[in-house]
Formats: sequence, C-alpha cells, structure tokens
Amino acid sequence: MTDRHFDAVIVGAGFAGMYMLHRLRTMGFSARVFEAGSGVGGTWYWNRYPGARCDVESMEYSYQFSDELEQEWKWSERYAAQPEILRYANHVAERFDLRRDIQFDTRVKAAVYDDPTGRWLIELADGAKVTAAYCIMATGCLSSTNTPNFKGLDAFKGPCYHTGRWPHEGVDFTGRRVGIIGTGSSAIQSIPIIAQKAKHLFVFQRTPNYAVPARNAPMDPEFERRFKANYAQLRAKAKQARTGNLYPISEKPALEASEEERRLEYQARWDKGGLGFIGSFADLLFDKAANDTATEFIRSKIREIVHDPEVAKTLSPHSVVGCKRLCIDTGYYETFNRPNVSLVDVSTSPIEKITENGLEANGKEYELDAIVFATGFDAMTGALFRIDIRGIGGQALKAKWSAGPRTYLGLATAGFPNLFTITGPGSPSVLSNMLPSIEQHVDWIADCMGHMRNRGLTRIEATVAAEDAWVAHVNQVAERTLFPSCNSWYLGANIPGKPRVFMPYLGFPTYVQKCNEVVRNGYEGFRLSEK
Ligand code: NA7
Repeated sequence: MTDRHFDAVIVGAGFAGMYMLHRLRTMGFSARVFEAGSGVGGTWYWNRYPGARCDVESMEYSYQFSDELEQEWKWSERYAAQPEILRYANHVAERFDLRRDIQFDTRVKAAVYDDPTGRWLIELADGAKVTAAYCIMATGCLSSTNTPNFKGLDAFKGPCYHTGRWPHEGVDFTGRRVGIIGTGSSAIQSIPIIAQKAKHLFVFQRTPNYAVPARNAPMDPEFERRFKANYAQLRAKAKQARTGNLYPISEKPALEASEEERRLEYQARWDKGGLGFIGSFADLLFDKAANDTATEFIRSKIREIVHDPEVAKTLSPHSVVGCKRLCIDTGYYETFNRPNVSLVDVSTSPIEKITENGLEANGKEYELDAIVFATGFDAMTGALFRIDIRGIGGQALKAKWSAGPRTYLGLATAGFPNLFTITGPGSPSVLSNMLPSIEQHVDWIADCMGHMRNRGLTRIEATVAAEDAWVAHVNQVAERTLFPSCNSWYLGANIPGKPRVFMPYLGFPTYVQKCNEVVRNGYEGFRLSEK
C-alpha cells in the first residue's frame, strides 16, 4: 500500500467507528477506518459465544441519527442476540456504503504525533504507514480480552476458547466435558446453553455475581409500533436518565419504604426483567444499607431457584449489587439444578494450573475435553495500550496513564493534540447505553472538526488544568457512590498490576450538558490554534 494522507484516521469499525466515518464523510472530510477484524460490528463481531445477547433492550440499542434507519429496521426480540446485532451492523454498513473506506484485517500498530508537521503518523501491522490530521480511537471499551496467566496454560491438549474471541463456525460441545472459568456476564449467558449440550459442565467460580432474569421474548408488534411512532420523544426522555436508558429509576429511597413495599417493588422489577432492577429505589448505588435490601431479595431468589442449599449458598454474592455490572440471565441459576453441572468454588484457593488433561483446583484434577475462558477484558484502556500511541515529544500514552487514565471529558488527553477517544475513560460509556453515548461523542468530535475547519484552525489540545479538574470531578462523583467498593473492571481491579482507578463517569445528562457548555464557551479547556 502506498503512503496516503487523510483528514482523519479512525481505528475500529464497531458502532463508534462506523458512525464516525459516516459523519465525517457527510461533512466532506476524507477518512479511513482500520479494523483488525474481517467485518464491521466490533464487540458484536468478536463476542459470538453461545447465548451472547445485549442487556439493553433492542428498541433502545440502536442508532438514532437516521429516522429512516430507525423506522425500517425490525428487531425480532426484546433483547437482541449477537447474530441479529451483527446483521444490523452489516445493514448499516451497506445502507451508508461504509465499507469502501474501511480496511479490514488491519491492526494499527502505532500512532505517533509528529510535531513539526502537526500530523499523526499511523503505522499498520504490515508496516504500511499513512498520515492524518486527526486520529480517532474507536477501539471500544471491552475489546482487549483478558486470559489470566495460569500456570501450564499451553499444556492442555484439548481446545481452549475465550468468550470474547469465539470461533465464527461455532463450537459443538455435545458429549464433551467442559470447564468454564469465570462467572461474569459472558459466563452467565453461555453456561445455560453449553450445559444443554455438554456431557458435564464444571463452572469454576471465583466470585459469585448477581443476575436478574432478562425475560426475553419475541418483539411485541404493538410495542414496536408505538415505540416507532414516538421514537424521537422516547430517545429524548432516555437522555434525561443517568444511564441514558428508559427503564424507570424510582425517586424514593429504599429505607423510606416499608419492608413490604420494598418486597413488592423488587418483585415487580424481577418479574419485568432486565437492568431496571437497579432502578427499584433511588439510593441503591449510593447507600450500603439500601443496597443490602436489594441483595437480600436476590439471595432469597437464588435460594428459591437452586435446589441444593450448599450450591445456592456458593452462588450467592454478598457484595454490593450494581457495583459490578448487573448480569441479565436466562435460566442461569436453574442450570445448577441439572445433574450434568457442577459448581467449583475457587474463591479460597485459586485455580492451581492447567494440565494436559484439564485443570487443577482445590487439590483435585478436573478432567476436561474443552476449556472456556469467560475471564473478561482489560477494559477501557486495554485496547488503547495495545497501540503504541505517542504524543508531543514522543511521550507514550501508556506512560502518561501509568497511574490511571487522564482525560478531559473522556474525549482527549493533554500532550496528544488532535487525538480523540470515542467513549474513552472519564466519559459515561459503559455506565450508559453505549449507542447514544457513542453518537453523542461522534457528533461532538465531528462538530469540533467542522468548527476548526471553518476558522482555519488545525490543532486542538486539552489543557492540563482542564484535564486535572475533570479527572478530579470523575473521582468525586464515583466516591459518592458504592462503585469503588468492589473489584470490578470499572476500576481495573480484574487485571493484575492495573492501577485501581474508577474509569467511567456516572451521569449521562450532566455529562452531555458539560460537553455542550465547553463548546458554547469556545471549547473551554482546549487550546485551539492555527498550527
Ligand atoms: P467479567 O465480568 O470481567 O467476568 C470475568 C469473570 O472471570 C469473573 O467472574 C472473574 O472473577 C473471572 N476470572 C477472571 N480471572 C480469573 C482467574 N484468574 N481465576 C478465576 N476466575 C477469574 O467479563 P465478562 O466477559 O463476563 O463481561 C464483561 C462485560 O461484558 C459485562 O460486564 C457486560 O457489560 C458485557 P472475579 O469476579 O474477578 O473474581
């Protein structure tokens, strides 16, 4: 490939990269997307494990930039499964003719800012180089998989799979002894399905997780019709909520309700299914005593569902609910009543090693034909650090963020002019509905580039002062919540050696207001210049 120059290079062809490309092209900018996968869809391209499904309702988990797209696409279920979301991503790529500016099977190796020319030099894995005025990271929050460094990792003679890199042709577990490591959302979705096929499924659980039923169902045509008739109003209403979702968040504190009132509310939300459970009361994420009332309710459900009291006890978390992302399940706890499923508690003594024939834990060898790693991701910063990103004076992003990510609005970082991160650390991202968050970021970046072009400006950089103030604010907001109290990937606590810093920002509407204010005040907190 010959060296070429673009107005913008976009890294990643998930929902963020696709819309960024569309916006920039519509504005007459030249843009090139580089994508490591062979197709569009990002998260939904890679996460093909059995049962992979979005935990946000499908009518809300979609783009809103095109009325026609919104009206013509038909979701078949309340929560869309991975294949359907991937079909949607492909439909968007076709409808807006995106593929001609996306280069697939191309990993970006390095992105280096060249001060004298004010250009980003992007190096691809095959050694080819291109330059760009702007470098936009659309690398996703959960795209760099985490496989713990177990002793003997290469010793196992059977196949190993990671939920986040599932084979495209699928895996048939019929008649096989399968071990799954992890009980996060990916495991909770896949365990019930793998158990239906496997001869025996061993679930290696280090920390139990809270799961609430999804109550997935085929799309109700009347619900869809009403939703589509009021799409604009409903989208606007969702944007007023802390998470950018439509599920109602009660204004009443849990401890102001009577025990019976609480029970009825939790039961109603449990019956309705989905993430809305966490909105049962206003203070569940802020007051431990309030949260305890919700966790006791879920534990009582686990005791009701799971027949063996010892297994029910091992499956019952005692941490804060919602502190790690709440899991949405279909038949998860019920699966532990099957005779071919065993729960192995590895909370007190870790998995010792992977062996030729399986896995050793609690001083015992489990013989397995296949191992599934449902061990999550190096979230939010992992995908950025896999690229050698260097700013002014050759400073590495990884070095600058060695004590935790430092951004202004999760969009930019001082010392790295003309570099934008879509749903970067310090923005609502994973604490919000990702699609509206992505669109808000893309629109902000595109408008900013338009503003710069109209005024003959070529360089934008966040100031250190604005960045410091924003990082402090993100922390203050997190400290008012119960989020810092558990070892979640929001805090980087799932990756050994990663600094413990709360990365996302809680509060979609406040965040949007702040971004808009920054623009109204002439890009306050940024330094804009002609060179
Ligand atoms: P998660 O939620 O990070 O879950 C990973 C799971 O793997 C979790 O249960 C971990 O236990 C477990 N794990 C990780 N390392 C180990 C080791 N060394 N030994 C045993 N168990 C381990 O990832 P998911 O893919 O399920 O979900 C990610 C997000 O995708 C989810 O939040 C949704 O937003 C969608 P731990 O809790 O760390 O003790």
